Parts: sequence; C-alpha cells; structure tokens
Amino acid sequence: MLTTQQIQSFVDHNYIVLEDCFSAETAQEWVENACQQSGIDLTDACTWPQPHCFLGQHMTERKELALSQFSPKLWTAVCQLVGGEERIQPPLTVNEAFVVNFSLGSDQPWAEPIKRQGGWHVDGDFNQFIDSPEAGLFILMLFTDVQPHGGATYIAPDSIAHILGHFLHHPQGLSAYHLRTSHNVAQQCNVGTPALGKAGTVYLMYPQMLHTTSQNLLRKPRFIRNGQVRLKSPMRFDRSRSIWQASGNAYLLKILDSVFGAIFIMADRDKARRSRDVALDLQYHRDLIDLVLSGKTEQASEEMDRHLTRSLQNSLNTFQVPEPPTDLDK
Ligand SMILES: O=C(O)CCC(=O)C(=O)O
Repeated sequence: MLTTQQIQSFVDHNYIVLEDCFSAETAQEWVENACQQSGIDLTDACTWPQPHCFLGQHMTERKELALSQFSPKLWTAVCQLVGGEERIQPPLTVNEAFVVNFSLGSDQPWAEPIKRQGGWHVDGDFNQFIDSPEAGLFILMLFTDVQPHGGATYIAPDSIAHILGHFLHHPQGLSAYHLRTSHNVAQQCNVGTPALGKAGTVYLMYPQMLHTTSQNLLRKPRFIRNGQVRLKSPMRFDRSRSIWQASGNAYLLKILDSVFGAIFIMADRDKARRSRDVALDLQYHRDLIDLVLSGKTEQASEEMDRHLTRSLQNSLNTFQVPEPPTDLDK
C-alpha cells in the first residue's frame, strides 16, 4: 500500500518512485529470455542491433503476465493512484517488449537532456485530451540497474503545467506528434530527472509526462518497459464543479466555469513551484462539502464567500494586479 506521504508526493511532484516491485532475479530472467529470442549476447556488442531499440515485437515465446500477478506491490499502488481496480481497463499486463539503450551517443561528450529541444515526447498514438482514458497513468519499469550516464529515461516533471495549457487551448485534442513538436522543453522546463535505480524499481507518473532517452556513456545495456494504464472512463476533473452545482447557485457556477481553465494552470504552476499547501486546499473543500451535504446553507454560503475571497486573492497574487485605486488616489 502507498502511504499518505507517497500519494501526496505524487500529487506534489507528478511522479513517485517505488523500489523492489519485482526481484533482480525475475528481471534478469526476463531480460535473458528476450535476448536469447532476439539473438543478442549482452557481452558481445557486435550482436547489439542498434544503439537504442525496441525489442520483442517478433518474439515467438514472449513472456507476458497480468501486472497483478507480476508485481502485486505495483498493482496495488497503481490501483490506489487511479482510484481503484474497477477504474482500470483490462488487460493490464507486462511483457518483454523492452526498450533497450545499448550505447546511444556513447561516442559523444555528455549533454544534459533538459537543454536539448528534440526527442522529448508524450506516449500514445491517439488524439489526446486532458482526461483521455487511454492514458490514465504512465509506468516506467527498470529491468536492469540504471546508473548516471547509463542511458536513463529522463522525465520533465515540470512539463505538466505546459502540457495542460496546450490541452486547454486545444479542446479538439492533440496528437502525440503535436505535443512533441509544439513543446519546447529546453525553453519551458527546468528540471530533467533521470529514472535511475536498481532493477525492480518503478516510476509511476502523470500520464502526459514529457520524457526522452539519454546517452549511454557506460555502454552497459539498459532495459526498461514502459506503458500507460488505460482507464474504463475518463478521470473526473470537474468534481469541484459538482460541489458548486449542489449549492444551486447558477451565478457561482458561471463564475466557476469562466475560471476553470485558469484554475488548472495556476494549480499546476503552484505545484511546480511547490508553493501550494495541497492539504490546506483539500481541507477547505472538505469543509465546504460537509456543510453543503449537511444542509447548513447559511454556513455553506459563508464558507463559499471565504472560498471566493481566497481564490480572488490567489489570482491577484498570481497576476500581481495592484490594489484598485481608491477615490483618494484620483
Ligand atoms: O529509451 C528511453 O529511455 C525512453 C523510451 C521512450 O521514450 C518511449 O518508449 O516512449
């Protein structure tokens, strides 16, 4: 089970790292099977197909297991993050379609991936929306130990606010290609985090996390498996709207609808800057829900007033709008 702190860390940083989701022995067994079927000898570079490649498409005896069977620990964590097993579109399996970085760019001096524009992308060959059920959670599993400069996948946790911004400006959806070509990581993101760790380590991420591969200066073959958790139905990002709807106040609802997009952008910006107290935010909402549900209309309306004042103040702080001039200033 994930702890409350781990879940909070996912909310705050857009990803978490779980160690020991499967054993080093299992990882080695799967890697060896994939190599044997692909004619690869890890100790002989002449047999490596390319510096970076995708294995497994043509294997006749490919290992494949339900995630719940392969790693009960990981399965439990995934279910917790997406809101329960019943939300997951089966089958959710693990197979040997490994992404292997044998020696990419090993003849070049090291260059920080976050500084380059090309290569960063979001997975998923379909028209994507902010709540696409095809992309419920991004999983990256390490099947070999991954060390610094050893061909790690790099993720850009602070790309999420920009990606959400793109979605808000393109309600008709965006292709993975468009997300790749229209997002200048080098100019818009500050943090490139390498997915390092021992075999059996798993990174669980916000689904539209920009990521890229990196140079493998160590020339020690790196095996990963990555993929999306598919959901049966889209995430419900409009939950706070339901609370306002319950108040029966059409005017408040209209205000909320008009600022909904901005709320997403600002919330994510605050998350990236770590300037948001999420626990406090949740408490405010909880208080509001409790009052509405218990029919305490007067107190609910006072709490809503406070809510509006706080939101307005946050917006003014964000856009640094000066205090309106008073009559005396004129
Ligand atoms: O090889 C890597 O490190 C990244 C692979 C990747 O980006 C992908 O499979 O989408």
